[in-house]
Amino acid sequence: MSDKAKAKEAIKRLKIETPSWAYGNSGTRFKVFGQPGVPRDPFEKIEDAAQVHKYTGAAPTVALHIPWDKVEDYAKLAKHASDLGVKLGTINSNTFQDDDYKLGSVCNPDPKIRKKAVQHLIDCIEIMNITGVQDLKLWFADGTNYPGQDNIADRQNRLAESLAEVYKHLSGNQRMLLEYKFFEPAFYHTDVPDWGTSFAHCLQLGDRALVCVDTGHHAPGTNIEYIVAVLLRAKKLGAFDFNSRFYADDDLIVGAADPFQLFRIMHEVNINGGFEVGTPVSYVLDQCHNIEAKVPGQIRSILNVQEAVAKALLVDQTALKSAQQSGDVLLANDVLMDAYNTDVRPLLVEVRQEQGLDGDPMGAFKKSGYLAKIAAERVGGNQAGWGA
Ligand code: PSV
Ligand code: MN
Repeated sequence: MSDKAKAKEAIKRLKIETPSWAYGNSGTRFKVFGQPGVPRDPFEKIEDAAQVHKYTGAAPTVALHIPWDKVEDYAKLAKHASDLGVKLGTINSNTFQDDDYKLGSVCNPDPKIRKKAVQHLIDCIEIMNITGVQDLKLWFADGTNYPGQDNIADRQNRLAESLAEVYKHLSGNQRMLLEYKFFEPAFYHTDVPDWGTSFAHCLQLGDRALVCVDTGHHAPGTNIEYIVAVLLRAKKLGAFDFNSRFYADDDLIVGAADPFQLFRIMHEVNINGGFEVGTPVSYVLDQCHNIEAKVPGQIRSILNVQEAVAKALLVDQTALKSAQQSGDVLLANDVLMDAYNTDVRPLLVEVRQEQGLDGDPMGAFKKSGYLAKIAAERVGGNQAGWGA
């Protein structure tokens, strides 16, 4: 197989999960702007997600957030998804929107509150049991705002104990993904601030515990691709949450702020086996579309990921290895930049056409009139948003 054919095959296999919360209203602490046609419930969110898959052929699963996507009957929600040609994906827990969690959830000094948080995580595993979903994603808002507020090491012990309790409930192919974030909502210290902390807990827990790298959760200038390479080497990279940031946890469209960084990340993923058949790495968007339309926002995100991946797959590995081995610094850098500077859009059009899709998913979606249709149909009720 030629390099181009190999790249096309890998792109066709690449699946990117979209998050249910991207379809609901979102905003900043200053304002949440509503948009016409926004889903009123998880069923409608899945209908929107199915559109993203319909036009890209690359987004067959939808991540849920519990309790935002709480329903009476999860089997019914799973059936609704499969009727629309998609499946339910990662279950994201939420231990940050209850008054009890003011001083933290699984790290809270009060054992009763820790127990409540752990029970929520076990309830999330129960939803996975019903729906056949593989991954539980854990992101904790835990931390402190002031030096002296709590004992940092004690909080680590509480975290380890709580995670171990939840871990015991995993079965079959189920996995636990521990996400890190260096600040916010806690401002002085966060209990899982970085990949090292997540990695240490995952190592202690066992094989089913893996690190989730959210691209927006690093300090400016952090070499994220280094983290990716190290985690892949240790077989501890479970998932990505893709988005981009200019200043903080902006949750903007992946690849919008720094496409070169996204390419560098994808290059490390590629050379460390992350796109191989049977890869343990799952690729998920974790974004919010505050001012732009949501469904096309997700479609654009998928295309941005595909472009970065295609460029990474086109790196001439033989030339790169030989330049690296002979110590030719400039040539090695040149080989990498050559792939980055390749216009891969025609290749991606070919890939889509070979899959029976429109070569231009953004254009095809626009022409479909779906946004006008949902704006006309979804009248009344409460639009979904944070906390609903
Ligand atoms: C909060 O920062 C966050 O964006 C985390 O990245 C989670 O993955 C996501 O929310 C959903 O809880
Ligand atoms: Mn995330």
